[in-house]
Amino acid sequence: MLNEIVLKMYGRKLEDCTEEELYHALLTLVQERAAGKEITGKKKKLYYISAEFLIGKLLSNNLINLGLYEQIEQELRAAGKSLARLEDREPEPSLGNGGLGRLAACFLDSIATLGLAGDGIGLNYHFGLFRQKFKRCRQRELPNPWIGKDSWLIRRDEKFSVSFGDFTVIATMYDILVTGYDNGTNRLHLFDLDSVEESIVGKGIDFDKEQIQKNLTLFLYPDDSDEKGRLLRVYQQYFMVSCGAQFILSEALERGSNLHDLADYVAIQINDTHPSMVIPELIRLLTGKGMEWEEALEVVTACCAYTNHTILAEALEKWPVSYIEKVAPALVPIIRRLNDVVMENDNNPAVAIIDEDERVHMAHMDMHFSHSVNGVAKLHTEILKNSELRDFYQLYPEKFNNKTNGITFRRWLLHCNHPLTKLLEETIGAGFKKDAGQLEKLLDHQGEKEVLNRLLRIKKEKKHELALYLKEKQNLILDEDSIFDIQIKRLHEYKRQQLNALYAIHKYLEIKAGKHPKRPITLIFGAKAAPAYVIAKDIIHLILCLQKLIEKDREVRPYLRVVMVENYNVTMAEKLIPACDISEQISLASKEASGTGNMKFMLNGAVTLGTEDGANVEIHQLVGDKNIYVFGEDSDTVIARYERGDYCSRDYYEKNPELREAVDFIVSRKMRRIGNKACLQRLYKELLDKDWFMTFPDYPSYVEAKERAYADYEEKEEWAKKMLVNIAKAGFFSSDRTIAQYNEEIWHLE
Ligand code: 26V
Repeated sequence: MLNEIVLKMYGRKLEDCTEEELYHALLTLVQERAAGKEITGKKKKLYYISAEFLIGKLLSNNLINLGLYEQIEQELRAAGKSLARLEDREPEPSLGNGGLGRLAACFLDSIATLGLAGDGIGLNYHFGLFRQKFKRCRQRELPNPWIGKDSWLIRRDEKFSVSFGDFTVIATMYDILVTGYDNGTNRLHLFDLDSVEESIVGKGIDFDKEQIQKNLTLFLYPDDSDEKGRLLRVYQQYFMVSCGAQFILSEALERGSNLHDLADYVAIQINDTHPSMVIPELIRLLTGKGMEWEEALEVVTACCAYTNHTILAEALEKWPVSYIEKVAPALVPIIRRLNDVVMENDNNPAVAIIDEDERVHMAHMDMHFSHSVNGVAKLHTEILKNSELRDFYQLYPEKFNNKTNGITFRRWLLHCNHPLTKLLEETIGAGFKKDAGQLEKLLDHQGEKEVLNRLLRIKKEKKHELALYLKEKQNLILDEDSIFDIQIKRLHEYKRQQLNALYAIHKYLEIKAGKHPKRPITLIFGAKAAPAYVIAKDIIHLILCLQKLIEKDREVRPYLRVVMVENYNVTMAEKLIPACDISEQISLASKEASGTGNMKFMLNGAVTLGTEDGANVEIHQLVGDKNIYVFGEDSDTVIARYERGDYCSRDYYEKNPELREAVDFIVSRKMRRIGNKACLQRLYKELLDKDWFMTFPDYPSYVEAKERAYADYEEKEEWAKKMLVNIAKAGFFSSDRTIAQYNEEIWHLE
């Protein structure tokens, strides 16, 4: 097949083509095949608006979804070419920070796979999230360009005009085709400005934050630690929703809506508060077309649904009215009027849209003027209802619902773990690919030694592949016989990489004192810290210093290694997850809304070591006590302690000599010789004087649970059974299930 295409395109045979030509030919093939399968749906169409779509590389995924993967791979192999090398050439678009953006990408895959008409709406960031480099044990940030002549972007002819306070711009729309697995195609629409200038980026990721026409879509969420950056973010958000709203209305009109019946044609899912201005923008557009204010409110509320992704107060957006006045002055009277409507109904300042400091609470606007409000895991939704958003739950109990997150099995199993996919096909048939619930059939094979041994062999093979990859790409050396204990996620204090690092120190000290673990341990980390998040960067510094310390220590090295991979991204996750033995999900209970890495690990046969937080709670319920290692205080205890406000980390430090030794080591002479004294000291002080995310109370139970997991790992057959149960029970976390629920309970598409 490919041979004919390259003959036509270049007049040459496969074996005589360069890799660049082959990549280009595959891109063309995929685009052609995908474009022929557009999903039109019946009447209603979904628009998933999100500031982030962390789509990752697309070539293999598209080939799998179009059913071409095996054929193309064989054809290339027969010509002495390698699909893996072509995959390697593809730059990864990093249009997301982490879980929220990756979730949006998994959802697009599932929407198309279920054959639902649903498009994504977002921004075409030229550099996405920064590329991370390590230098002297510190994180440095560089731009990550991904748009070249062979990108997946398709430039569209439609133009959209967006009026800001001081000027008007004309937006260009780009599409990326979203292929469903064995089904149709939808689109991801990314808006951009032709006037954006990549050359204004200076050293690292610095750029002039004031030249909006040149910088608008340069980066994903520019650093919001300073005033100008925050303002730019509001510009981005308004640009996205204004283009999105215009596009949605134009499609609805084309499909036959008279706008009064818009909600029969359009469902809009607002992914966190970044797109919240779509509500007043739609009201502006509809009233501008002559609709009465009251009706516009009703129509927009019936179209919009809001998803909350965090309870962290510092992450809930509140924009000063003055910012919106500058960026989108036309929205200010609308937002004020919405606030009046709310205050007339219930004069409770806790639910106001505009507070006394003249700040607009974006989530409040969403909850008043959407018909659905959902959390992303059972526990998260309960916390929203009972504490964080209690006032809103009392006002609108009928709006609140839970949609536990999910992941696409196409990327996180079929693509990243071929041998496991093959084993599953051979033992339970191929039905699980379209119906993830069928993975449970694997439970019938728990007693079969052959199956258990194959699971162990596959894990070994994946660990070997990872070792080769990290050696080649980052010159990191792994001990393949060691336990791979992995924590990969954005760096944030609530996710508690520092707790894992304290364990590393504890183990180091034990080994130094002559107490050796039965089997060597490799603690693998991957994490980016927000450029302005000082303590997060200090934690990276600590981990890199530990890595260096142990690397040079011939006494400790045979038993313990700490490895931090550089520039952790989707592609790296695809290599790390299949190779993992123990999945670290150790956030402070109540703080991680869901987590989705936890699901990817489980699906690939890793056993979770985690707190009762987010979706871990549901994983625990599904796999049972025997197949997970749970530790730490529960969310009620944590929430009560925050309410009392009496947490004092120093008390724990003083009462536990082992913990004290580990904490003190951060500022020991050995560490200061390797690292930066000021950074290490700052982190040490932060832990002793604050420890806001309560690592110390959970430390003893964490160490205990980890040791128990390591000991159990030695019972090979029993461990393989745990792997098997985890895989078998992962079906619930398919994003196909999540999307089916969104559709049944919120969108109602046919
Ligand atoms: C944003 C910010 C912004 C600035 C200050 C600190 C901070 C902390 C967290 C966030 C995250 C915002 C929303 C988010 O990404 N939530 C993640 O959504 C995932 C998909 O639902 C979910 O699995 C993660 O648990 C949740 O953290």
